[in-house]
Amino acid sequence: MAGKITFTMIKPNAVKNGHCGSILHMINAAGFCYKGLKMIKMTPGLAKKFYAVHKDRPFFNDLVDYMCTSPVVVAAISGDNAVESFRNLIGATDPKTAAPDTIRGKYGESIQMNAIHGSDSDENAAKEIALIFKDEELF
Ligand code: IDP
Ligand code: MG
Repeated sequence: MAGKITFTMIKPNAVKNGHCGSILHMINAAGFCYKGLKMIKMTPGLAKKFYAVHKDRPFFNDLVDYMCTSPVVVAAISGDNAVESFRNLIGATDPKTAAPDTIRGKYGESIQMNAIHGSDSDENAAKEIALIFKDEELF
């Protein structure tokens, strides 16, 4: 059965450009609830752990550098069929191909600066939440 929890991160450019409120609103309007929410600045160590599956990809080092340029907003969110329905809300990885009414379609600037992260499986959602949140930060 599909799980009810996923993890998201509003990426540096979207935070810096003032899109947090609009993005958090889109997430709520789509029916998700916040279980944990905070602003953090990623360190290279944390970003490398977070994106470890991509460590051999040509874009890895650039992505790690980018994720540490300025703060991100991270959230654990709940909703029915959370992982898949949230991936539908954020849209395709490349904002150029993301549907215009998705978060990446609206706020993504490039394939790297694509506004937002969404976990790709229940297992990874649980891992990402455990990496970023302490138990007492989840409600
Ligand atoms: P996803 O975020 O849609 O799951 P992944 O393939 O898991 O996409 O890639 C993780 C992140 O790495 C993307 O969100 C994007 O920021 C970055 N990325 C993916 N492909 C490229 C690329 O070809 N060039 C630069 N950055 C990329
Ligand atoms: Mg991914």
